[in-house]
Amino acid sequence: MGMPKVDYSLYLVTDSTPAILGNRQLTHVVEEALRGGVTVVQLREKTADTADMISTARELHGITQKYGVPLLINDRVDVALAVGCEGVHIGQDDMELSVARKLLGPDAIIGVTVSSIEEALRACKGGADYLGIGTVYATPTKTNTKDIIGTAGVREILGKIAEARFDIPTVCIGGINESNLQRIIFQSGAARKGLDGVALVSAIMAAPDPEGAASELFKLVKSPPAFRVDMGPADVVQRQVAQAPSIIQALTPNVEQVVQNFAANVALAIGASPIMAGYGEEAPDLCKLGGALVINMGSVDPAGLANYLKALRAYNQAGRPVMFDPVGAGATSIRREAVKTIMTNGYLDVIKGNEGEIRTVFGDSQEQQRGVDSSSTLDESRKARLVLALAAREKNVVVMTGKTDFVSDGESVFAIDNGHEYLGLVTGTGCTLGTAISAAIASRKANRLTAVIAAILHFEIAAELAAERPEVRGPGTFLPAFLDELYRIRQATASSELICDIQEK
Ligand code: 3NM
Ligand code: MG
Repeated sequence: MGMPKVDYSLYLVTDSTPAILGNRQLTHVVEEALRGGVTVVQLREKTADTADMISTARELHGITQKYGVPLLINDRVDVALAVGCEGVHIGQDDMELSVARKLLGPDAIIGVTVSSIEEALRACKGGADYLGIGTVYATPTKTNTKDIIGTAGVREILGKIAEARFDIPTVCIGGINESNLQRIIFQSGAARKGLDGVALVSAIMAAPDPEGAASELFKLVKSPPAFRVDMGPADVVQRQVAQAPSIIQALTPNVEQVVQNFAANVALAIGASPIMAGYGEEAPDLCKLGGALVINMGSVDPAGLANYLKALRAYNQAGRPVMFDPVGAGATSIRREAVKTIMTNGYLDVIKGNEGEIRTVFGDSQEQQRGVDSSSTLDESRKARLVLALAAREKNVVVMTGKTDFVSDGESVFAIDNGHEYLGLVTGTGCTLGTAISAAIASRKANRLTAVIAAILHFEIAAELAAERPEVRGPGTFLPAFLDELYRIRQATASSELICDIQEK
């Protein structure tokens, strides 16, 4: 007791099931984790006998004290009392907070698991010392969790706590690992309240080197994510189109591009340097070249998926932008799973898809299809709202392509009516638009939303101009003309001849 202010940044929850601990000793693994930088330890034993649990807790407490780190006991107020450790963590089905407080006294640390706004406010009012918010993502470590709330759910809870003026430390839990930790902290943060840390089990307890894992995770919690960079001032869209040529200079490695040749030609026409790379192991080197990454979900076999994840991780770590094209997202259950896996394993600066793909990305990542009817197509205002909601939830930029394209950064939505029907009559224009977008965000010279809009306008105005050419009589003759116009717009210095059909919704 009498601990100074607790640092919640890296909160370790133990697990002694063989699948996680193997044949190693719990106390040994925890001590290694403490050496790596864990700041809070929770002993969580769901099946141990009381005597065994007390003896483990006693031994652990001796160790945590050496590191000046609090030891909390999951659920078992009696064990905490017997050992005299710093406190407990209680779930919604455990002992009531008020009873635990009476038994443990005012100085004990009592944390509460919450998965809704109501539970959070009740715990705050009841005098909890911190909140464990979850479940962020489904995890094999605990399968009987009540609700998967995602980062959007965590952010809602944090927002309400701040609104009610509770100043309480918070961590989140569930499926957090080295790859997604920074994105989870970034996306969970509400305007006036962010997380104080993350709680995890398997990322440390199941790691072959718990000290190394903890030390890496600690570094990630303590440093701002590399992808969170200031992209410069927003500019008016019209001017940005004229500037697009200077934005679009960067290298754009594509992972698994379905229509590689066409995409590469478009990239060259707009001034980007494409590399069509499908092997994730190359990504750490490729991202040093300074471009953006396109994850074009062409194939979703395990090898393909592993490549996407390796590339995503490398680009996130290097702070380089990532454009995700969830090709055919809703077509099969494997594809839906792949979308989920990609989205939970890193940060995606831009997500671009058609209506069906964007609806799958929105609904599937959190089973919150809220009011989105899956059978019919949405009307314009619902499309706009969907794109806005997804971008707000993911804290990124979302593009829904179609006759009218919708683009949002989570704060405003734009509808773009440029383009030509020929774009729909040749293969790969959707994927290729992704390439153009990635080139635009690669240089980070403009505000991200503006850069994305500029790329779409560049692409679609080129299609309009190409279709109007006298030699163009159909999709076949359109293609070379389209490449020419992409190139010509890039060369153009004045934007006055370009008519952008864009409106804020
Ligand atoms: N509590 P991992 S999820 C212990 O949602 C626990 O309340 C959860 O394990 C909750 O870090 C969870 O391996 C397990 O995903 C988290
Ligand atoms: Mg419990």
